[in-house]
Amino acid sequence: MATGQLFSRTTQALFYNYKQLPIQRMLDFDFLCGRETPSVAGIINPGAEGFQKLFFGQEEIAIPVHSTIEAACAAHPTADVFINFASFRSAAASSMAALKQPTIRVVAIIAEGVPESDTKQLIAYARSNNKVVIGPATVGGIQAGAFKIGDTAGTIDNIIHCKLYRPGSVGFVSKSGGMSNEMYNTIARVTDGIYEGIAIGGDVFPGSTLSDHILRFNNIPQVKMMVVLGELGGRDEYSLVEALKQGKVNKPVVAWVSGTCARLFKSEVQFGHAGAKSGGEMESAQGKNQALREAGAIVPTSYEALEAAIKETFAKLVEEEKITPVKEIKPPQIPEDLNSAIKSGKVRAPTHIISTISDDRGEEPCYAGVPMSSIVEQGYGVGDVISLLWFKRSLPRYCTHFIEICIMLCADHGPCVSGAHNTIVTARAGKDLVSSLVSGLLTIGPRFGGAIDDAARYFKDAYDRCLTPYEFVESMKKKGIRVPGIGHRIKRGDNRDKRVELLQRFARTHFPSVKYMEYAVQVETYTLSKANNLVLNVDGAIGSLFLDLLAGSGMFSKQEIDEIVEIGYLNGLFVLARSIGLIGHTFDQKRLKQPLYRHPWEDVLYTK
Ligand code: Q5B
Repeated sequence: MATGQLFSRTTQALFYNYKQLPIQRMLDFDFLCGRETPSVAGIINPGAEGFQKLFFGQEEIAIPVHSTIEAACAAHPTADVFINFASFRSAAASSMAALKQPTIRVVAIIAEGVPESDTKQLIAYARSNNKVVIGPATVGGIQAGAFKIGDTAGTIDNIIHCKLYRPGSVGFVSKSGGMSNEMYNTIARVTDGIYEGIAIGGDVFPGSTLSDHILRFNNIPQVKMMVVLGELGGRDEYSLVEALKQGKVNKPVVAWVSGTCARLFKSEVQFGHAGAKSGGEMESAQGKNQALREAGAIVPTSYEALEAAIKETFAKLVEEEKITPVKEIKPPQIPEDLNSAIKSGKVRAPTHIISTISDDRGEEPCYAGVPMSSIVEQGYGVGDVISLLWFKRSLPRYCTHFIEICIMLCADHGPCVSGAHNTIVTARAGKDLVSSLVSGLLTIGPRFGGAIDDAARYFKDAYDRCLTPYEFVESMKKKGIRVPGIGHRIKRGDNRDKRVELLQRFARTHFPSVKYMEYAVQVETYTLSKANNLVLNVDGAIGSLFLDLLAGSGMFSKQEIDEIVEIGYLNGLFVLARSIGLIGHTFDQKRLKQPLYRHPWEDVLYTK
């Protein structure tokens, strides 16, 4: 293992597997420490590339995302720490790939459950290539005021509380990540704080050992004393015992091996970590504490006495003027995330969108306040859903039935109409469903299918102003406007549109009043007297009948009716209905494997 410093205030890492929270915590720590550059240079998210937006203090920054370790290392040659948040299944392979990169010096493996044989290979490779592995099964480590791995030391509040935003004089190494948080607190209480803290992880074969880090701390001048928190199970602590005995450590080491309670159990006990298994005397906490004590470490009589032992050791070093306690600094305030500030009621923010028709935030989505379960359980139909989402109210059954009839009757009108023709040509050009559908929908307008709103507008205006059909049609003619809802390419006075008949029959039977429709029929009688093709068409029938629905249902105020007509809701019925047919035509052409459409020359008049 390399001697001395692992990290500095300029160390940058590559973060494997995108995990928003630990990366943001690293960046928040950077800001707290007054780092000039973010400690995460790049993210590796296998198969994905681009940028990930995160905060560096108040500023939003875009961190590059790479799809491979190789690409990330090539793009960020100065980033020498690899923080591996891969699952236990892929942690070993990705860690080995990272170790093989010449730019990577330290690899931290967070995953628990990495196969021991894989870890051994990683350790062997790292040792022979002078690289450092922290973990597996670790939270990572921290160099106070400089660099932090992932979630180490927990929340920003805890980091501030433990004064980890600036370096102290204590080097700390632990097996347990959870306990290291506890110890950061303890050490901050009774000393001037942590210089560096490492959790080596609870596996039987850690990538780097307690003694590796103690020997390294021994070489860092800023580290004046060391604290070790070992664990029962395994023999890792004995390499530290050896190092102490051989005089390789010349700074005070306060140590405690937890798990003394294992003796209270009759049988062998496995604690939380894979390596924390009570075995023989050598593996016991008592055995290790005794060996460390005999080798010269300061070992208290219980965990409870550890804090006092650290305090005493620190005080002695201060007294001997080996430590000049660091001056306190006030860390900058991390800006609070908007979401949490809103949640806690500290700030208010204007919304950017207002919506009144549906809400998916609760247990189940609601349409105009009606939950999905009611829609299904109470047998609502498409007409009811349209009523809720378009008109924001439940309409009487005859109204929703009328809406459904409109949808059914307008769903298709053969392959020769404008919309279907466009859809067919588009589908035959090899385009996808949505392209084929919208190319058909785009033909809907004042001449084709999209005359319903104008029909409603003009019929309503003429009827409300008590114009006779003659006055209405002739005034339109004077203005050069064709009467919307009148006229058809193939329907005639002697070949009426069946759809119009069906709609009229339904309305005459169920609507309380059909005054607008009867007016439209009078207009038709007049236009038919002029030309046989000037029938009331399906757009005209729906437009006039919807006026009757709005006025006769008693569910809409006069202003609401005017608004519906003014905004133009009713073409929506044709758009919705005809989408069904256009989708059908797309499938039909695809199913029939029809080739690219080309219009025949013979069907074009070429002229100058
Ligand atoms: N003339 C629909 O015209 C069509 C007149 C008129 C006064 C009128 C035409 C029109 C208003 C828009 C409308 C919806 C373009 C139609 C639909 C869905 C569909 C389609 C399908 C489906 C047809 C001949 C003479 C001229 C014109 C006069 C025509 N319309 N005068 N008011 N409304 N209507 N659209 O047959 O003196 O010779 O110059 O614009 O309601 O789209 O099935 O195909 O389900 O898919 O091409 O049903 O009526 O007639 O243009 O040759 O005109 O009649 O001024 O007079 P045509 P043109 P003049 S339903």
